[in-house]
Amino acid sequence: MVLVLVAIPLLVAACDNGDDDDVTPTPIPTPTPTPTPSDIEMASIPRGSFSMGSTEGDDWYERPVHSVMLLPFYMARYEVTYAQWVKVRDWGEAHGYSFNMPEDRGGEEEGGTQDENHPVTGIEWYDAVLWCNALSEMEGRTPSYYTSSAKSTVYRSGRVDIQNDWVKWDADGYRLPTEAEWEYACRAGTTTKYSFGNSISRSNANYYHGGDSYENRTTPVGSYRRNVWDLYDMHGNVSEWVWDWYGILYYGSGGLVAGVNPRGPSSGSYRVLRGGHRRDSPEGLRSAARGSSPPDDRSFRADYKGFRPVRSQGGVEYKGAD
Ligand SMILES: [Ca+2]
Ligand SMILES: [Ca+2]
Repeated sequence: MVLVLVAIPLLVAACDNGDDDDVTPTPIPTPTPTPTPSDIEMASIPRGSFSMGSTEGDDWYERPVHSVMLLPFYMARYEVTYAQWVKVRDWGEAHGYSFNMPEDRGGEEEGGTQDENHPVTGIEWYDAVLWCNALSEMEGRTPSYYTSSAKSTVYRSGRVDIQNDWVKWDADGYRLPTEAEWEYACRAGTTTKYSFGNSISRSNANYYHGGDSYENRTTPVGSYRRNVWDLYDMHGNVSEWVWDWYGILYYGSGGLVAGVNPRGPSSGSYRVLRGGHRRDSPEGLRSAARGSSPPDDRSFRADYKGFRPVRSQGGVEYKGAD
């Protein structure tokens, strides 16, 4: 998208100069700086509260519907693309990072691709977290993730099961959204099954048997309708890693504590995935639908998985009643 904006003035300039050598060349305008050196466009998500979960289907682990209050944050408008993944990964590897899956992942045989504008696939949860830290350091921001509660050693390698209190939640660096932040952003003020209403069609998302031209394959990010908070592909394409350990009983156990900036259980064996993917049915793409997987998953199912980062906007955290 940024490339298109830059390319048009160049083409215009070339045409102006092509038919008359006496004309002073039109200066090529300086491209508008991208929001970040990594070309990642972020949408601003306002602070607020919403009803998390659903009673729509048989998935009892989406219940009870409970009220959640969140601070404002920024969220990537698109799933992380293969080109963005490579750019930040390569920067990280040149600056002390070691990813668990350095080999290039994604391939046509599993419906993924290394086309630069498609979502990256096959990413471990650990590597998604490492990538967020690398992106933060690449942009001169304070990293979010550390290897202990002292928060003195930046997480740059290995498979570390970072605890909730090892995270600088108010840092200006990137991190994965919490499960609550993800659903809040996906709903964008709606209470329907999808952010577009109670049904979904091939013009709204990439899913299985959607009847689009990308059956069983990823689509370039941003190919479908965005939600009102300017986020694309929250339903479908690749399912997205979020921060939380998957807690099947978590919604019912948290009470008031879970209602304010909930960050999930303190331990677990699976991490949450959200939004469904290109092989999911429409039910799997619902705003409230919860998926999960081992954080080091390397099975063929890894090729259904991607992620998108967020950044906190700061603000005074609501602590709840003492
Ligand atoms: Ca499809
Ligand atoms: Ca998605």
